[in-house]
This record gives sequence, structure tokens and C-alpha cells, in this order.
Amino acid sequence: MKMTFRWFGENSDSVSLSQIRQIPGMTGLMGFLDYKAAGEVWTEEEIERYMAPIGKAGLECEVIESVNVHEDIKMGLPARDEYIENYKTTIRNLAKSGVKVIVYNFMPVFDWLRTDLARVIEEDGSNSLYFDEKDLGAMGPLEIVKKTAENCNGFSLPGWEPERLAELEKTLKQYEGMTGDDLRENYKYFLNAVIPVCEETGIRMACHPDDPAWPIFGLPRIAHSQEDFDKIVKLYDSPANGVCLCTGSLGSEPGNDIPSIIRHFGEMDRLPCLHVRNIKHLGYRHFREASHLSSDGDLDMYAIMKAVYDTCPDVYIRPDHGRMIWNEVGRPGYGLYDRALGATYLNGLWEAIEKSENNK
Ligand code: DNO
Repeated sequence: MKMTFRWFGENSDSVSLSQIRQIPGMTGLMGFLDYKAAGEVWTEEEIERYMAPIGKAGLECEVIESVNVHEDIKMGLPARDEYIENYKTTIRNLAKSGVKVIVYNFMPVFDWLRTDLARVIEEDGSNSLYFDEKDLGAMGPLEIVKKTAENCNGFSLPGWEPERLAELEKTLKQYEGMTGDDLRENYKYFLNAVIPVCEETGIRMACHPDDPAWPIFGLPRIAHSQEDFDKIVKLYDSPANGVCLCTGSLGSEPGNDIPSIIRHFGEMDRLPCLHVRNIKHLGYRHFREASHLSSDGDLDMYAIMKAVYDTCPDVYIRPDHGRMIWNEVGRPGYGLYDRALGATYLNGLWEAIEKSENNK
């Protein structure tokens, strides 16, 4: 297992590389060029510019996150071929810089969605990302985009890049009537084109689940259960067509048994990386994010790490969203302190599992 940290680049992150390097057990990053619009080529020069300070700081960057898929690919529009060609070029360019895994998603229009980015947790005064479907009903897509942009402390949030959402109304209209099967057809077309390039360059694609784990605003969403991912991995049968198992995204739906889903895809060799975080369920389609500790939320972090240890011990892991604690101001979900605590806790669980297994 390699413990990594999401980093948005020198000019876009409140957390510095030296701070990340000082977190015990941190070996590298899950990187991201946050200024790239979906569909654009990530050039070799841009990638090198991003990578240079990382190596100097003594960290690796073998995972890149959010190489976003253009909506025309998801919608199956004629321009998709050009965007797919760009995607293939990006894969080749990333491989040249030593990248091994690309995390992406196939969610129409929205990436992750929350109704509050800083809900105060009464017990201790910290705050975290929060979702209540009831609030969503009252808001509508345009309002939620506005509210999210206004409340992110001046940072753009991953998956919420302004260019991408500028044409929101038009895009939402274009999706009208599209079914999950239609979306899967378009997904298959995309995978047929990109997976051979991944196989050739040694990259593994890792699809991030829908977050939250159900359809929103009537859009088709096809990646929020074990059954969904069974269909996805079958769309192109290759270890390069994998899953980024995000415990918090899938775990927003209490019916998803996370350790068992990890075992299922880990045993199939389809799990190159994981995002690990905890969730507190508050009611029907209503949750907030908790600290990583098992007893603070509803996910069993020991069972999660044990499933990883047993079935896919060589994965990349990152602590996922953290709460805002100790008066930190940063990108919601992506501050330093709570994610560092999360990484340390997960490393502690790992050490305990490893030692007890070795002593058997
Ligand atoms: C949210 C992240 C996602 C993830 C993308 C990958 O915080 O986990 O934005 O990076 O879905 O494309």
C-alpha cells in the first residue's frame, strides 16, 4: 500500500509539498492540473512543470486524478472522437512522466455534490461537507452550482471548474431522455478507444463512483453499486479498466457493503487505488462526512483496510476529504490537518493488520 495525498499544484493549494512530506508515512501524491478543461490535452510541458517540485520535495506522483471526460463523450455526440483522441494523447503524456493510474469519472454534468460545504458538527465545533436530499429539491441545479462556487473559500473545487459548468442549462437539456443503458453504450465506446492505449503504456484507469451514490436531478448515473461496477469492468475486460474505490462516495448509500465490495474487485485485480474516508448517516439520503475514525462514523475502517490488505495490498490509497479543524481555512474537504490525521490513522490500522498477520 502506498499512502498518498491529493495536491492541486503550487498555485492552487493551501497545503505545501513540504507539509505533505512531513506527514508520517506519506510517499506521494494523487496529482491534478486543476486549470485544464475537460477534453483538453495535458501537454508534456504542463505535466513536467507540475511534477518538477514534487520530485524535489522527495515525493512521487504515480496517480493523477480528474482527467475529466468531456460531456460530448458521455453524450455520444459527433465531436467525441476528437476529445477521445485528446484523451489518448494525455494518457501517453502522463505515462511518460511515470504515472501509473488515472482516476476519472463518468458522471453526467456533476462530479460530487453536496448541499453544504461547511456544516458545523455540534459535538466539537469542526465542520465538514454535508448532503441532504431535501435541501437539494428546494435548490435546483443552477442554484447549487452558484452556492458551491460562493462557498469554496476562493478555490475552484475539483469537478466544479467554472468553464465546465458555464453551459449548464444547455447540457442538462441535452441529457434529457438519456437512459443508463445509453450512457453505458457511450462509456463502452470510450473504453474501447482508451484502454488499448493504457495497456500499451502501462497505465490503469480507475473509475470514481457517483457521489452521492444515487441519481440526481434526473440525470442517468451508472456507477454507485457493486452491480454497476460489475457492468463497468465487463465493458472492457482488462486490468487496465479498473475502479477507484471511494469508500465515502459508495458509503453514502448504507446498502453498499464497502469491505465486501473491496474484496470483490480486489480479488478480480480491478482496484488500483482507493479514496478512504468515513461517513455519518443522518437519515434517508442525508449524511455528513466524519473524521476517518471508525467510531466517528458508520464505516468500519478496520474492515476496509483488512479487505485491502487481503485482496489488493499494492494499491495507492489516499485519505479523502477531511473536516475543517483547528481554524484551518482551505479548499473544502482538502485542508491539511484532518487529512493528515486520517492518513496517520489508516497507517496505524495497516501496521496493526500487518503485524498481526505476520505473527500468525
Ligand atoms: C472529490 C473527488 C472527485 C474525484 C473525481 C475523479 O472530492 O474524489 O472529484 O477526484 O470524481 O474524476
